[in-house]
Amino acid sequence: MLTVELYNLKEVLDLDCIFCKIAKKEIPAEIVYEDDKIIAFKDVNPASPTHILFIPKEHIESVNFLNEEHKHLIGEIFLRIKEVAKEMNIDEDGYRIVNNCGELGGQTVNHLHFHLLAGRQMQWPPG
Ligand code: IU
Repeated sequence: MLTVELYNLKEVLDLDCIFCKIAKKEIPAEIVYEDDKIIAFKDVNPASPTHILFIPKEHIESVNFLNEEHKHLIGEIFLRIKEVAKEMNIDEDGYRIVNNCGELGGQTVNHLHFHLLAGRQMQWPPG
């Protein structure tokens, strides 16, 4: 019984995860939005004049680890992105939302996150 509980705990927590540490305020970040389930903060290495990362506070490794129970959470993240974009006055000029999944997708931090990029002309296809 105890073994099963510990195994489940290990699955939902990643004690070494830098984004979990940001969500728990163990590591500083420039937070632009927060509620009980979602936090958004400025990317430390911005790829555009505005570059914000939106993450669930729950440790979800990537899109590959999403399940039916996460449907509402993901919808909320997109609504919060829309609201923050409006507050920052980037909504009318336009912006890009990016999710990188896995190694070939370019994911470097294994905690689900959505990039909000704005303030310059985006190119297509992305590199
Ligand atoms: P990626 O999609 O996993 O490649 O994006 C990770 C992003 O996290 C990347 O843009 C980094 O600059 C950013 N980042 C951060 O903002 N703060 C950190 O402590 C670390 C990475 I590590």
